[in-house]
Amino acid sequence: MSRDPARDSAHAFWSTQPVLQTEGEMQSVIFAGPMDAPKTVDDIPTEPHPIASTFEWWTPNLESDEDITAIYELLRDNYVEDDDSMFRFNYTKEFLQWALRPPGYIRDWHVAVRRRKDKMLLAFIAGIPMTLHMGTPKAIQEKAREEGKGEEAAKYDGPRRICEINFLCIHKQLREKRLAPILIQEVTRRVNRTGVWQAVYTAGVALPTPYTSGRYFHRSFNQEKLVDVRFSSIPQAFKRFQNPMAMLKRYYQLPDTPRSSGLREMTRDDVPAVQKILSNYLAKFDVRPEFDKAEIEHYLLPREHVVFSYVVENDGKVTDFFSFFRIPSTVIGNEKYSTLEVAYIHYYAATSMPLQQLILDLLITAHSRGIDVCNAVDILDSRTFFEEMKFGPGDGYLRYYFYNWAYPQIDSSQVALVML
Ligand code: MYA
Repeated sequence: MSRDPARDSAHAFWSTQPVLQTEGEMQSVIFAGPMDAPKTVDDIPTEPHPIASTFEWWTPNLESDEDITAIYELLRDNYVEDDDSMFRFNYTKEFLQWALRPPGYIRDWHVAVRRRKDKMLLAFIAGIPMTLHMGTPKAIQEKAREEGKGEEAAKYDGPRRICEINFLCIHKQLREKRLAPILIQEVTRRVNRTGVWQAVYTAGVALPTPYTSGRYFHRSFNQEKLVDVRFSSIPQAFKRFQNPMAMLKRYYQLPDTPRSSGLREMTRDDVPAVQKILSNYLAKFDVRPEFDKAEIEHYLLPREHVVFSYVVENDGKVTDFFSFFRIPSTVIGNEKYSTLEVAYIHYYAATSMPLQQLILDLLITAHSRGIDVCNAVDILDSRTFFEEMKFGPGDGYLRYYFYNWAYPQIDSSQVALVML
């Protein structure tokens, strides 16, 4: 997409929003906290944001197959593509139902725009509730304590009920008409009407201003297909072999079955143990979600073709777990293949073995389920296994943002929030 740098730097919309405007401004932030002056629900308009008379606001019912199909089709044809328009996310209906209906979800936070005359879906944005720890980073708090400012630094330490925004999408034929700011303002209004004042979101693009930027890494399984669809190419080092593809396959070969004894699919009975080992593990990260039992059940119990979770149980005790989810991508304009099967590393925690060993089992499991490539962002402790597990850096970045929350820049290895 070509962009006008002058307009980009002006940020006609984002310059009006409670977000840090520049890297410089972010560098001057020390303690975490809200940017806007406090408001109450009564300060927020009850009427929807004005919209062109040919359009109308629509709140889809994600319990209804018809409505979820409409959202699915909009995203299938118009959602995120790579820079060269070779692949486009093809989130399945089952995935969207999972991602958009967590415990306590608010129907009103799913915001769509339709064409008035024929109800054609033109745009969508989704908010879901979540609990996030987003207090001042630990390293800064430590220093603040030494300087006698510990209390001020720790002011927003507790878990916060906020909104997570995802799936912003505008039909290709309506791009660059300033509809995105209208959707964002309407979802903000609806979220504010419920007394929630902060949001977290991620994007591949650079906006004002990410508190961290993660990089995508990829672990190939199905070399032949990945090269055919030009997801990857044969590395230079392999080209000197007589049969580079055979050597590449050998290099990436995985065992057929998992290595850890006691590895099995997660069940409902595992929920308390998984909740405990996950929250113990996440405690060391600065930005981390807090999941109650219902959320652990929702986000981690296996769902066919959507989310895959395994625990390691030995002597009746669950000691480790991993999870990955599946998002197919449409291969645009390839005669041989229409879809790439992609797994994304979700949450995990290892207490009885090195993390590398647990992730090896994740890779073996994903491969055995017909996945072509496994992706991960360098958040959590993923950098500690990328090299050994033969992940390579990709060209995509995932920038993390807060709305109405001043936060200093941190390294992505201090972030433990996996976005779907
Ligand atoms: S990230 C995924 C975003 N989706 C896609 O990339 C799918 C394909 N692309 C599209 O559908 C469109 O190109 C989109 C922009 C919709 C992205 N996040 O209408 P416009 C700003 C935020 O003329 P369009 C995800 O889902 C841009 O800088 N802002 O542009 C998280 C410019 O503003 P400014 C973005 O291309 C979303 C303005 O929009 C993004 O037709 C988080 C131009 O508008 C982006 N990804 O449409 C949303 N891309 O002039 C924020 C461009 O100021 C949530 N823009 O530079 C904030 C919290 C809200 C809740 C708060 C509660 C308290």
